[in-house]
Amino acid sequence: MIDAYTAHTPNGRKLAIMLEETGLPYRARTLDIGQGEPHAPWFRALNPNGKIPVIRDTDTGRVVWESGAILIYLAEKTGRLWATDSDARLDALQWVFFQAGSLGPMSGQFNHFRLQDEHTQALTRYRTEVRRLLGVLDDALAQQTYLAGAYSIADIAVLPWIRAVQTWGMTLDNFSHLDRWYGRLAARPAVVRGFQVPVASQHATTTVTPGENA
Ligand SMILES: N[C@@H](CCC(=O)N[C@@H](CS)C(=O)NCC(=O)O)C(=O)O
Repeated sequence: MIDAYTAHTPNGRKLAIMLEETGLPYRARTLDIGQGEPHAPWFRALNPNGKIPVIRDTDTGRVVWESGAILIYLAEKTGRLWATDSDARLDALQWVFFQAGSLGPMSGQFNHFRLQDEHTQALTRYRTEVRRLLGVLDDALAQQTYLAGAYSIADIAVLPWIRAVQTWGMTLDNFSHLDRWYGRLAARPAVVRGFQVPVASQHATTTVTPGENA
């Protein structure tokens, strides 16, 4: 059983999609970010960085934080969604780090400054950078169906961020390959369920309370 500490955010959805794709049994616990719950002492004992997502694997007792590390842990545990040969693994890892180091942070800053009218210079900078990153993805997807050979953790890492930037007002109009990739993946049943976690999930059977798992 995987205890999944999550929220309705891009990084939380990444974990939910991975759990739904692998079919691992899990319990989803949604933290209230608005109320600062990730910074509560019980949660910082799990993740010293005070951010979701975090998992605890009750089979092993292992706690994992940082969504990219979680994707890799779950891929290794299940033998799913990550190639076995080292070249193909590296291809997937490049995109996982691209998301964690570039697409995620730049998009997050774009959203932050989008909500604050007075910071137009910062908004312009982050909007330009996000669009550049969308172009990098679009170019890659002009050559291939998925980011790293077969459907993998690379696609799962990036997908919720492409959803997010669209809800934050960006369009994929000039990124037709990325747009097609997004449409195809967003229609996958596991992705549809993952976007709704903890509601409407097949595998997330219960919601745990902080005291249970702290
Ligand atoms: N690099 C981290 C980023 C995690 C992250 O930024 N989580 C956000 C939600 S998407 C969060 O927990 N924010 C709460 C806060 O900062 O108080 C990862 O990939 O797991």
